[in-house]
Amino acid sequence: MEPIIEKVILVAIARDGLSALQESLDELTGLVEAAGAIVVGIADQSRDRPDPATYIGRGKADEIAQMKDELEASLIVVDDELSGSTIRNLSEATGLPVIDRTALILDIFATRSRSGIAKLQVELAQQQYRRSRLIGLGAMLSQQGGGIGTRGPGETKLETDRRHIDLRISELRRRLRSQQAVRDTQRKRRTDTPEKIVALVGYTNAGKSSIMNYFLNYYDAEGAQVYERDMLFATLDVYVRRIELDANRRFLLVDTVGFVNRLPHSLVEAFKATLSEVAQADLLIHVLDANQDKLELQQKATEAVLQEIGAEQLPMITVLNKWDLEGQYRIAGPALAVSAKTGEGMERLVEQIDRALFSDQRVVEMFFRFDQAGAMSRLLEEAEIKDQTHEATGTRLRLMTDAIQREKYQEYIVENDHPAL
Ligand SMILES: Nc1nc2c(ncn2[C@@H]2O[C@H](COP(=O)(O)OP(=O)(O)OP(=O)(O)O)[C@@H](O)[C@H]2O)c(=O)[nH]1
Ligand SMILES: [Mg+2]
Repeated sequence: MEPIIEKVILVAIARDGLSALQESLDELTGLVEAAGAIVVGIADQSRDRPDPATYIGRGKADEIAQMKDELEASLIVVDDELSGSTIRNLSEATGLPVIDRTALILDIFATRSRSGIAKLQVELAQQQYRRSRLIGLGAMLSQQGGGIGTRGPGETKLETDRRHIDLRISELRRRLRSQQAVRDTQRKRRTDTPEKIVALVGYTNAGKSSIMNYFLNYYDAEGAQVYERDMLFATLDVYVRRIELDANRRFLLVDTVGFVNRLPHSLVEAFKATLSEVAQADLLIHVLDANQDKLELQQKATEAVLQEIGAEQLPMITVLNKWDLEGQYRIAGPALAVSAKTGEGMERLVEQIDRALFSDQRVVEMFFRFDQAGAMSRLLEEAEIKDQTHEATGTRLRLMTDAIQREKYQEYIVENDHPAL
C-alpha cells in the first residue's frame, strides 16, 4: 500500500481563552506530525461549549467545506474527544473524514508499538474506542481506508459488528492477563529480594530514556540500552534495569511511556499494567525538558496522569533535563538542572536519589524560636515541610528529614520518639 501523507485541517474551539487554545493547537500539531501527517489549515472558533451536532458551528463547517480543495486537505483532526454521531455530522458537513484527538493518539501508539504486550494494550484501547462509537461512525470509517485513525495492529478492515468487537476485546483481555501473569512472577521474584524501585516519568520526548541510558553507561549496568529518539512516544513499553551505585546501594530503574495532555482515558486504562510499575515505585524522577517554554504545562500533564494511576503521593525528584541547550526554562518549585547528553548535574541527581532511597527518611517535629530563624531557613532549603504553625514565641514544623538532617538539627527536635507519619 502506498504511504498516505494526510493533509490535515485542525479544528478546535477556544473555551479557556486564546493562549490555552494556541498551546493545545501546538501540541496537536506535534501529534499530527508524529502520526506522519502535515497540518495545512486551522479552523478555530471561540465558544463556551461545542455545537451539539457538528462541534464547531454550521457556518465554520461550511468554511472548511469551501477551503478544503484549495488546501488539498484529506482529513480533519478535532482537538477534543467526540461522540460517533458528532464525528459523522461534521464529516458530512465538511465532506472530509474526521477523527478526534483520542483516535489520533491511539493511531500513533498503534504504529509505534513493538512488543507483544504494548501491541495488545494499544489494540484493546482502540477496540474500546471503536465500540463506544459504533453508532454513527462505522460507515464513515470504512470509507476512509488506510489513513490515520484506522491503522492498528493486525487490523486491515474495520469490524463494525459490535459482537465481533466484544469477542476481540475479551480475547485481548485474556491474552493481556496471561502476559501480565508472567510479569507478575518476574516482579514477585524481585520483591522476594526487596529492591528499591525508581521510575522515570514525564512528558513525551523530555529525555527519560536518555537519562536511563546515561545511568546504564555510567554505572556499567547489565542489560541493553533503551531506545531514545527525537519523536513523540518513542518508548511504549516498560524497561527495568538494575543500577548499582556500589555493592550496598542498588535500585531498579524503570523507563516507560511518556505522557501528553489529556492522554486518552482508554489508553491509560489499557496501559494500567505497564503503568503499575510506576505506581509501585519508591521514588519518581519527573523529567522535564528545560528547552521547552511550555514546560509547566507539560509538568501539569504528567501530574494529571500520575493522579489517574494513583502515583501522585510518591516521593519525587524533579529534574530540568537538556540543560546543555539554550532554553534553560525553570519551574516554580525545586528542581535540579541536568543533562543526559553532557552528564551535567547527574552527580547531584545521584546524591538525591541516594538520600531519598537509603537514608532513612522520617517525619519529625521541630520548634524554632524567632531568634533561630537562620537555622530554620537553612533546613528549609533541603527538607520538605509537611505542616507548620506560627506560635507566640516561634514556628513549629513537621518535616520530612533524613538521618543526617536529624543529627545536624537535633537540638530543635521536639518529639523525636514519635513514629513516622
Ligand atoms: N541536547 C540534549 N538532548 C537530549 C537530552 N536528553 C535527551 N535528549 C534528546 O531528546 C530526544 C528525546 O529523548 P528520549 O530519551 O527518547 O525521550 P523520552 O522522554 O524517553 O521520550 P518518550 O519515550 O517518547 O516518552 C532525543 O533526541 C534525545 O537525544 C539532553 O540532556 N540534552
Ligand atoms: Mg523514552
